[in-house]
Amino acid sequence: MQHRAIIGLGSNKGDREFYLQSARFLIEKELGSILQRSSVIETPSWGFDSDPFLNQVVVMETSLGPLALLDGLQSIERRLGRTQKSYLKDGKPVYHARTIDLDILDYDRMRYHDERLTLPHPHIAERDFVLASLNELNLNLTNHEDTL
Ligand code: PH2
Ligand code: MG
Ligand code: MG
Repeated sequence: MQHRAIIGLGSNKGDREFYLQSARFLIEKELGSILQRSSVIETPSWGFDSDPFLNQVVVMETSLGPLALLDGLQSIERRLGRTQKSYLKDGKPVYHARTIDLDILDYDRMRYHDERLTLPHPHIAERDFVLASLNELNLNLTNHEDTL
């Protein structure tokens, strides 16, 4: 069975365009096919003081379940040089500059929560860099009246 997932890509360290391109290549090679992709946009670092990001959103089709998809995306992050991961300090997230970040924004409109994964991604509504790319693809994850 095929599932539809929306993935957010971000990079703010090193050759950002190369990391986005490599991530898309490895996603298609290992995890499923990319059906739609937004433009790549440059966005100021949100929530921490760091270099600007390149961000993009892709819609993909996959036969993997959400946790297997997460494993696959994290494996790609590691191979593309992602070292540190975000963590909570006094209840607030602490972020680091990263070569690549691959987030599952939505998976079949599923609601899910455990210590590794929350669906839909909890910060979509407050992040302009995600909303702009979703808008470009006519996707709206903040209500249920869209075309997905
Ligand atoms: N990702 C974050 C935190 N801040 N800011 C921008 N502009 N783009 C991101 O992808 C981003 C961020 C946590 O993953
Ligand atoms: Mg992220
Ligand atoms: Mg992430």
